[in-house]
Amino acid sequence: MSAIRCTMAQAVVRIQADLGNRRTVLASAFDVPERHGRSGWRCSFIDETVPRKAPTGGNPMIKGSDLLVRALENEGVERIFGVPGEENLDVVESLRSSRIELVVTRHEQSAAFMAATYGRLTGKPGVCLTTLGPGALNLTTGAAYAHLGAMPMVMITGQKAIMSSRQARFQIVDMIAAMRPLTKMTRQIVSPASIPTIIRDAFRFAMEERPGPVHLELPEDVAGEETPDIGLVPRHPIEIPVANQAALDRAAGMILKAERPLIMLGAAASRPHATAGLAGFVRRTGIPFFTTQMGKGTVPSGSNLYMGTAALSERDYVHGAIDRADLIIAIGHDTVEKPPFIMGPKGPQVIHVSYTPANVEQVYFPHAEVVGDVGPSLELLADRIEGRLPNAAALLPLRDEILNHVTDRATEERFPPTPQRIVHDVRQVIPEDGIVALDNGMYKIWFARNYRTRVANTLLLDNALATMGAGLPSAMMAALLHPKRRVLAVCGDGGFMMNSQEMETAVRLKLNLVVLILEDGAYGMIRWKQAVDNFADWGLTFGNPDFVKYAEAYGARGWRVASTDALIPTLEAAFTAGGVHLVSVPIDYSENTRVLVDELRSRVPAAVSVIATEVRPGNHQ
Ligand SMILES: Cc1ncc(C[n+]2csc(CCOP(=O)(O)OP(=O)(O)O)c2C)c(N)n1
Ligand SMILES: [Mg+2]
Repeated sequence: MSAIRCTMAQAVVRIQADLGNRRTVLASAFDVPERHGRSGWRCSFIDETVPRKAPTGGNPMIKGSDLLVRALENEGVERIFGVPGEENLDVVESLRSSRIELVVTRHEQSAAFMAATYGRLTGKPGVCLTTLGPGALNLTTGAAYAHLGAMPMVMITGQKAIMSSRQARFQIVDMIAAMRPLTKMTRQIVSPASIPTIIRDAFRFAMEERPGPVHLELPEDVAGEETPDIGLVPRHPIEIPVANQAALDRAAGMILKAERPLIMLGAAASRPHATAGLAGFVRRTGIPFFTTQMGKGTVPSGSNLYMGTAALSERDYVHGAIDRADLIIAIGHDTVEKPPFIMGPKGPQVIHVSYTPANVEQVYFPHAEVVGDVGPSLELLADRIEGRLPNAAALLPLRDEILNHVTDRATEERFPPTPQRIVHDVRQVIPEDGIVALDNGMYKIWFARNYRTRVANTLLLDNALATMGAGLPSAMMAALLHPKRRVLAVCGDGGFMMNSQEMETAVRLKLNLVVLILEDGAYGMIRWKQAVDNFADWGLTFGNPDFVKYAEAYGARGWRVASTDALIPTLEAAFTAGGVHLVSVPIDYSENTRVLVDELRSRVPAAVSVIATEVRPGNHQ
C-alpha cells in the first residue's frame, strides 16, 4: 500500500467502487478537506493497487505513529492529555520513547478541557488523544468549549483500520461529521506520508485568529504503516497584519469627537500575546474602561480608570456608565459572550477593535471597525489621539458609586457566608499573579462582578459555552503550567461532581492546587431562576458526599469551613501546605434575589422586566 494524491472525481469513483462496511470511514476521508473558513479541495487516500516500493536512496522507513510523534515534538508539544484505546497503541508506543509526556486523565472530557486551557493560557495548541467512537465522542463538549472560547487545541482520535477490518462497524462513529460543527477543521489522516504537513497545518490553523480546535482522526493501520521518512515541515511565526490607515483615521476621528467615551475590553483582549499594547492604550488616552466577563485582567482593575465588569447585560451599576456613554471602543469583543450591553437604535456609537471583524448581531452592530493585530493597532490609534482628548475622563466621576455598590456587604459576618464575602476572602489569599478558575454556577456572576483582577488571565471563567465540569480541569492545567503560583478552582457542588474524578489525576501529578466547593445542595443557579420566574421550588436539589472524606479517599486533604471567619485561615493553611486540597464551604444564596433582582429593580424601575429577561433559562448558563 502507499498513499497517492487524487482528484475529487477519482475519489468519488474510488468510493463508489468500494468497500462495504468501510464506506462510512472512507467517505469521511473525502470530507476531510473541508476547513471552515477556508476554501480549496484537497484529498488523499490509500491506493492498495500501488505496491509499496522498498526505500530507494537515503530515505529510511518510519512508522506513521513515530512520524506523528516527531511532528508533534516539532511543534513544541510537551504533554498530551487523554485516555488511549487499542487503536492508539502504536501512538502510545511512539510516545514512550519521545520527550512528550502522556498525561492520562479519568475522563476524556477533562483531557479536552485541560488541552483547551493550555491553549488559552499559552496561545499554542494543547493536545489531547482518545480512542475512536466512545472516547472520541467524550471530547465533543471540550471541542465546543475551545471552539466558542477561541482556545487553540489539537484533538487526535483513533479509528479502526480503514483498508481492512475484521470488526465490521463495531465502535465506528463518523467522528469527522460529528466534529464538523465543533471545530475549525476536522480531518482523517489517510496516509502516513501526509502526517508532517497535516500536523503543521493543524497547529497553524488552530493558532491563527480566531483560534480554536482542530480534530485529526488517525486510523490504526495508518498509524502502524511504514513510509519513507520525508522529514518535517519547519515552523515559522504567525504574523498578524496591523489595521490599515483609513480605518485608524476614521476611528481616531470618532474618538476625538466623543463627549463621553468608554473603553470595553472583551474576550479576545485576553489572548496571551495581546496584553502588552492594551494597558498602554488605556493609559495614553485616559479613557475609563469596563470589561466583559472574559476580558477581565488584561488591563489591571487596580487601575483608577476601571469602571467595573458587565456580568449582566443591562441595568447593573456599571450600566450607569455604559448607558451614558456616547462612544464605546470595544476591544476584542467576541459575541460568544453573553452581551455585556445591548445596542439599540439610540445607543452609543461603537468602534470594534479586534483581530477579526465583528459578527453583526441584533445586540451588537458596530459603526466602525479597526481590524488587525490588536496591540500594535492600538498603539497607532493612540498616536493619533493622545493628548487631544479633553473629554476622556467625562464618565470617571461615576466610578466610585459603581464600585462601592459592587463591594457592598463584602465583609459581612453571617454564616453561611454571602457570595460577596467569599469573593472578598478569596481575593485576600490569592496574590496578584494567582489564578482562580471557575466552574459554572451562580457564583460565576458574583466573581465576574466583584473579583478585581490585576494580571491577565488570572480569573479563568467560561462565558462562552458556559459548561459545568470545566472548573477543576482548567485549574489543574493552570497549576501544571504555573507550579509556583497559587491556583484555586472554585466550583459549585453540582459542577465539581461532573469531573471530580480528576482529583486522582491532580494528586498523581503532584499539583499544588486548592479546590473550593460552594455547597448549597442544589443546582443553585437554575433554582434561583426558577424562583425569579415564579415557578415552584422543585426538582433541583441533591445530596452531597462528605467532601472531606471524598478528598481523603483520593489522597488529597479535605477541609470543612464551619464559620465565616475560618475561610481565610483555611485557604491560607491549604496553600501553605502545598499539594491538593479540597475546601468545602456552605454559601448563603439569598443574596442572589436581594441584590441581583430586588436591588437592581429598585435602582431602575424598568428593571423589573429586564431582570425577568435576564433570568430566562439560557441567559446565564
Ligand atoms: C454541562 C452543563 N449542564 C447544565 C448546565 C446548566 N446549568 C448552569 S448552572 C447550573 C447549576 C450549577 O450548580 P452548581 O454547580 O451546584 O452551582 P450553584 O449554581 O449551585 O452555585 C446548571 C445545571 C450547564 N451550564 N452545563
Ligand atoms: Mg450548588
